[in-house]
Amino acid sequence: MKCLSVLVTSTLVAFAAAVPTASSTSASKTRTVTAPEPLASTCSNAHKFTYFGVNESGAEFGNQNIPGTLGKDYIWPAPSSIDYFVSQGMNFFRVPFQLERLTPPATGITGAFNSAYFQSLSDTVNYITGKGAFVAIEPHNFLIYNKATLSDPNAFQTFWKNLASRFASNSHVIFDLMNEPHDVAATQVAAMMQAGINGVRAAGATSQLILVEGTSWTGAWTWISSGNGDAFKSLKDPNNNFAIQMHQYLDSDGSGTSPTCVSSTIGRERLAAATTWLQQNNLRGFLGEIGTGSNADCIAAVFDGLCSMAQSGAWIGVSWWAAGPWWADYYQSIEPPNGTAISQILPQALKPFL
Ligand SMILES: *[C@@H]1O[C@H](CO)[C@@H](O)[C@H](O)[C@H]1NC(C)=O
Ligand SMILES: CC(=O)N[C@H]1CO[C@H](CO)[C@@H](O)[C@@H]1O
Repeated sequence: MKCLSVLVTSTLVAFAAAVPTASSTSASKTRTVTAPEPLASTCSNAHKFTYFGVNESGAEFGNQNIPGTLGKDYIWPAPSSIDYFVSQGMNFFRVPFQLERLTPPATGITGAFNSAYFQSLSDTVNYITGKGAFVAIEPHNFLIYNKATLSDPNAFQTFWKNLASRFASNSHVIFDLMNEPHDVAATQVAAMMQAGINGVRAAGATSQLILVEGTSWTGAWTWISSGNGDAFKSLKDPNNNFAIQMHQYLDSDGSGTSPTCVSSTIGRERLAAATTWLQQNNLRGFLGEIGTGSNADCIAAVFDGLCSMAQSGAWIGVSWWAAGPWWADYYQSIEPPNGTAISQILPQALKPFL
């Protein structure tokens, strides 16, 4: 255990007190003056996540300006940021892009790709996978394209066939079919996800992981009440390699817009029903977005929530929202060198799971 004499703060004490463990009282007594212990001793019986990392946000920014200008309206992740997280031991990056920039409205989502935007996406993908890490590429479109809800499964299937064919030979690319659909029936979203799965596999991308997302912003805490629980049971993947991506924020309305967490156990509480659903249906989960403020309640709630996931064995990955070059002092920014989440969230709530 590393001694952190300069870091004996109320935050660390509260964190230690809020983390339930099976260890003895003498162990918990020493924990108040030390860094969080390795995963094995602070989160007992935990399975290691296969994928652990961050969202690399930027290429989807400025979606009021289509196509917009690179460097003014949107930006691609910085190689130095990717290097940083790889050096920290992370192996996963979720890279949002804007569908209207990749497939311009003039020709629609089944049309040709904008070559410059695709090239930057491809360069980003290759940079990440060249480091041995995994990259999930995702249209950050909420199932809305050119101001209209996407509702044609055939067109969506063709889009994914076209995109996956470009990456079919790269085993470290993950296809994350659509970010956070909302205000659309769960059954309709599930039908679109099924079409996306079929498109990816039809492209010959048969080895890669696919991530599907549900309606209601794919919230874990509303997974059952939104109808996703029923609608997503029957998805079929010919290559049997997909996971259900859910998102979970820990502020009062679950939107990820306040740095205040409801409590130090809200992570575990909001994830519980989704975890049970995954287990009952023999499906795998992937927490594609979680983000909080950097205060004692939130640090404890993130650690405890991730611990509950690791203990369940039902979740294969976790990704913090978010890194990216343009977040400035956004309270969830984990962009190096000094994003708000770097100093406490990263070492105390995330790195114990690496
Ligand atoms: C990070 O450091 C820069 C340069 O010193 C500073 O302008 C910025 O406000 C800092 N950001 C945060 C979130 O502390
Ligand atoms: C909760 C959260 O962080 N949402 C962000 C999602 O990403 C867009 C831009 O990509 C931001 O504007 C949101 O604040």
